[in-house]
Amino acid sequence: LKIEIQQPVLAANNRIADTLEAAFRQHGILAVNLISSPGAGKTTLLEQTIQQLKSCLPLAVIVGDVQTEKDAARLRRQGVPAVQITTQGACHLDAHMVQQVLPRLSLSGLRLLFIENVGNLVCPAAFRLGEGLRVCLLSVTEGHDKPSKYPAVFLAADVLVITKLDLLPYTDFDLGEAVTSAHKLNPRLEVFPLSAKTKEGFAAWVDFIYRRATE
Ligand SMILES: Nc1nc2c(ncn2[C@@H]2O[C@H](COP(=O)(O)OP(=O)(O)OP(=O)(O)O)[C@@H](O)[C@H]2O)c(=O)[nH]1
Ligand SMILES: [Mg+2]
Repeated sequence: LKIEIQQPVLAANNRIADTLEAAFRQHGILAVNLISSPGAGKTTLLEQTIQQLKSCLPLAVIVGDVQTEKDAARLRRQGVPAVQITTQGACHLDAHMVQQVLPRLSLSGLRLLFIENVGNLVCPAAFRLGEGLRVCLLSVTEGHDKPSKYPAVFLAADVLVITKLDLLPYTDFDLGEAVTSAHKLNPRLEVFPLSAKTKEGFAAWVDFIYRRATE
């Protein structure tokens, strides 16, 4: 029964995601879908990435949360357009939600669109949003067992950003083990361990996004 209900929902989502993907491609926009558990550091990563890229790349953000405009307000302080989707309980963004808010952004001239998903390490994995790049974040305070326990997100990602590297000495997080188990699931994952506090590892991530958005 579960499969019978889910398949039409996902098929409908995929149809809209295909339309979004075509629109992003037509406008030369790299759309980046960021997925992680709550508090892994998505908005913080975006604030600092945007700070470094906004002068050389026209960019915008769509951000999903169950409630509040807090994250959009944080990102607007960077001087870029940021549209908040409040899902009112839904635990992930879907392509229809993104399609509905897209008219609030001017796609012409845009090169990069970040889509911060609702904090959740399970549900967002199943819903394509038309993105060209899917980024999964895992913070060192969550435990290195998360790739094997929540495989769908890691399987469906192109990039793994390991966040809060500055906190590594205070945890039992095994960086090697986390990367090995993520790569066992998905060998093509590009991995960027970094800290938004100390900026360790940050340049490699920003360079990567810049290259992908301009190639
Ligand atoms: N020490 C440390 N703290 C960080 C780092 N990145 C983010 N944080 C902190 O982690 C907390 C959550 O960060 P957010 O960026 O709001 O996390 P989020 O993933 O956007 O959270 P949701 O949108 O609620 O899912 C904040 O207190 C940040 O200051 C980091 O690199 N190091
Ligand atoms: Mg956030």
